Amino acid sequence: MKSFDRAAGIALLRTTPGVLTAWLADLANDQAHASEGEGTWSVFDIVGHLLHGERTDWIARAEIILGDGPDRRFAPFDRFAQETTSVGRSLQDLLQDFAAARAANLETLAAWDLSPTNLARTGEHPAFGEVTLAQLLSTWVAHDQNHLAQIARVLAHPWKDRVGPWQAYLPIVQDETYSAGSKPARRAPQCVAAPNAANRLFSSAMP
Ligand code: NI
Repeated sequence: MKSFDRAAGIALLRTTPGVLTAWLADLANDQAHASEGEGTWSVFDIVGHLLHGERTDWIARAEIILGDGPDRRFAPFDRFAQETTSVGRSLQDLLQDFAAARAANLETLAAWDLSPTNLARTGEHPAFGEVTLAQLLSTWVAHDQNHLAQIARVLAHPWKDRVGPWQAYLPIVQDETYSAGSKPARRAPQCVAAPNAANRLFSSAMP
């Protein structure tokens, strides 16, 4: 199994706040709060979810793995925390907080010894059981990309019925195929455990 690619991983993690800010900071309020339908997330929800992950998930879990405590078990991650933590905030607030939290987390990460021995250390995920630090950090990287793709899909959604015959050439606005045989599970919020493999591209990234 491949381990964590530190240089490539950190490079991607570092770009996400800038990508999000350039992309979303000037989004109109109604666009920021538009979803793909009931029970699905808006851009505002997704950014709130990413912020909550920075504050409570990745580094906290890595610290459990690297620490000497006898309890290796992670606290469950609340995938819907942003429904309360984002109340009263603007998308711009969340983007700023995310950038600051990510920068601080990368500083923490940079100070760690990510030797092969440490990357192979394990913690216990409440649903998956034993996971390695390498897997956790790799998931942090891929989780960003998952939600960046989700944001693109949410932003494309209102254009679905406006593109006429081109719809057939735009997998991002189609219900059945997003890419290469993967069903996007449009009606399911992201990061909810998917009941079947077909939904995994977007819906099963349980952190
Ligand atoms: Ni997620």
